[in-house]
Amino acid sequence: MRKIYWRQFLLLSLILTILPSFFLIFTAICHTTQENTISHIYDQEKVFFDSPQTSSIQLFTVPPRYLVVPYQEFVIRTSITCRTFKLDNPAKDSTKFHPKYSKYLRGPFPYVLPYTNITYNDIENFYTNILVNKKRDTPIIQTSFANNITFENIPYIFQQGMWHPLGITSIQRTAILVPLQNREYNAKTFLFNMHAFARRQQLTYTIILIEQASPLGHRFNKGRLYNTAINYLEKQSLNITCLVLHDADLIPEDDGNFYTCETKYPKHTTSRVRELNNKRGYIRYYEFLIGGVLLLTFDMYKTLNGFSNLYWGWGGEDDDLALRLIQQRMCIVRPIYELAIYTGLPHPRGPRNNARFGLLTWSTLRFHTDGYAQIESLTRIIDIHQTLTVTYLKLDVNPDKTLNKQSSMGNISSLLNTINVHMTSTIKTIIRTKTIKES
Ligand code: BGN
Repeated sequence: MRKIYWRQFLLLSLILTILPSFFLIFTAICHTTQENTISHIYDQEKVFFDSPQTSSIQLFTVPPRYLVVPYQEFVIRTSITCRTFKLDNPAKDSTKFHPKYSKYLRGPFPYVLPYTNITYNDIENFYTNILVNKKRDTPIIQTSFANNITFENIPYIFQQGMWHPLGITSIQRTAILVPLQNREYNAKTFLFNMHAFARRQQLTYTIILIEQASPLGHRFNKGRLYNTAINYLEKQSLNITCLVLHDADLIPEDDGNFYTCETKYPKHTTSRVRELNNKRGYIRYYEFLIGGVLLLTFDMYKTLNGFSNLYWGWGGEDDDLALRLIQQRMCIVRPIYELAIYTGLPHPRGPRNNARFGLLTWSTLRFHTDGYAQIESLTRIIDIHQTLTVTYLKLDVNPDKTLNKQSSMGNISSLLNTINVHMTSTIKTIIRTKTIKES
């Protein structure tokens, strides 16, 4: 009995010593690789795009000209704003009307928070009936879904799928694209306000809500929704020249935040957001963030190969797009700080995507194989519903039912990532403790 007991004890202690050492060695290798990569990037700017032959990342058979780096490390040291830029400043031209010359600009935009019972029909009725028939001497409108609305009746006409300011040819034809999943009230509030906002700038525009409707209960995949809707738009004859990628919960607060695309660079307009009913005031996000509201042309979108199709759940897909921008040597511009302000409507946040850190680290390797060019085989439009105030696209984001396979891959990758992060911090603690002891 005693002999057996000792044998078991020996075996157990052997396992307990070997396993942690194995993990420590493994993590040390990973950590060194990360550090080497980072130092390569910051010591030698050129290395960022032309991967050096001597780099340790070659060991992992990474093709040349790629950036493989932990996202967090990269993002805090990298600026995505164009260093020297001026926003386009076109002269007054009646054949290419720019919103900066609109006589309806009033500065702060008096957006409305409707009652929760507002319907899509109410919005349609407001813009095609109530607002149009408003008497000049009644500046304030009362409705069943909101009171004290001060929107002006700006002469507009709906033609061939778009709203046009009467007698004016806009410089651009703008599509405002809004991905959705279970955010009905946000979507209606957005829609109700956005028509008024676009009209004060005298844009030629259309608004498209893109809903992830199937399979039910699946995690949100914003990248697939944008890629599909943009692919759909490209095949229409609307001649859209500016895409506005817009979160449903964000309402612009100033008319001077023009929804026009810049000729050279994508434009990010959500510099500051204040959450409704939150006394904290405006929040400024990290400089590298391009999520929220982004304006860009078809050409720019294609140069980036659109969004990655692999982000399921909250977070990261916008950062992935930012890495694509850098990979394509593009930068972004922003309106001045005072104008790039938004109200954030409350909404429940969907489940976080735990695989996002791993996906971001290897983002640049997937550039050609994961994005806009691949979207047609991945999703299906199951319904298109068009009214005067909105085009409603309903999408199945996983018609081939490949999702289960992918999400379990995502889980494995997320698990590996968590182990790596955990082990790296353990190593750091050990090193720190050792240094303190030595000194
Ligand atoms: C960031 C998210 C973005 C999101 C912004 C604003 C990530 C990736 C790892 C850092 N990014 O943290 O996707 O748009 O917050 O909410 O989670």
